[in-house]
Amino acid sequence: MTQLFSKSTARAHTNIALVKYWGKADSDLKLPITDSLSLTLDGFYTDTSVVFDDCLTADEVTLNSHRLSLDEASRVHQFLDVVREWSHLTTFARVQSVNHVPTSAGLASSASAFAALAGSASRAAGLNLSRKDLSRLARRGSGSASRSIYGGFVQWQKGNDETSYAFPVEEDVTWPISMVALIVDANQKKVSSTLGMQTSVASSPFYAQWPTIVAKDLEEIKPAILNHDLTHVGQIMEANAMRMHALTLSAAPSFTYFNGETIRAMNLVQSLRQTGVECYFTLDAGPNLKILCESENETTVVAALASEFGADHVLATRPGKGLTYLSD
Ligand code: 2P0
Repeated sequence: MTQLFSKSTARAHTNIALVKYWGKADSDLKLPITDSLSLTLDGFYTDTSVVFDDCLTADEVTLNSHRLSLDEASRVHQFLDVVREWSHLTTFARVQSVNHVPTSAGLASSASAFAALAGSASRAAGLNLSRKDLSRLARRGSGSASRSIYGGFVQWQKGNDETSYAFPVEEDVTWPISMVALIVDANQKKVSSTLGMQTSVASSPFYAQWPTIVAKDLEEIKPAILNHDLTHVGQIMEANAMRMHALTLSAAPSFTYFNGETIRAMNLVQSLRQTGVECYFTLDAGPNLKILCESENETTVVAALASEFGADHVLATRPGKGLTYLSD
């Protein structure tokens, strides 16, 4: 018998971790070794539509009008298998996704992508999930996607498949802050986050310290966020990123996401601080910097970065919202 399915479209924004997720306890379920904490951003997002269709003989995935091959879409197929398992469906789906994030430039496009897919695919499959379960589901696509279900400052807790999900720390952010992305290299990253964290866990002699570092950073950053204390938030965020990157440098084989321009940009942020413009950087699995400052300093920070790296490499953004549905 032919079943009638309705289409669902969802929008999710990307997030940048202030306290990083770097290491899995279970790679299939994407369970993290530690908690992490992020800020969802309004400037970078993914819109995804899903419809299940009895006429399809395989899942069809289109990204930015380009039809993906089976290989390119393998993570999406695996994710749809989880949705089918949760909803007891056997039907294939048509997925159309438009990414408003520079893909694979270390701006966490997989976070917005899998959060939007979790929202649209679950609804199209007839599931009506709570935000907790949407976060658990998004996690199965990409760990950091669990955090993009919520807006503002978000914590993702470690745990088992039932208990590892994100929750808001401060969803409606009243603090006037900006995150400025500096794209020093827009090319595809060379070592995926998945492989990078796996190598770090397996071989960095410093990895044993990482859970202790994260626990202390989380305990200290949360009150600083609620007090709108940029100095403490920025210092913790910057140190946490450097310690995460130390895990890549100390792995065997050693690797780094930094390039020469990354180092030049870090020096520029530090010298801006010395001239009294308070701003702090973080970096993910790529060479690009994200710089946190009070919004009253955004223009100054953007101008300083633009004069060194070019205006089209600098994108300023503010705290953003969680998952929303565009139409059903
Ligand atoms: C984070 N990153 O907390 C960390 C910091 C990159 C550096 O989460 O393997 O795409 O799909 O769970 O979520 C990027 O890794 O990795 C990431 P998987 P994901 O934002």
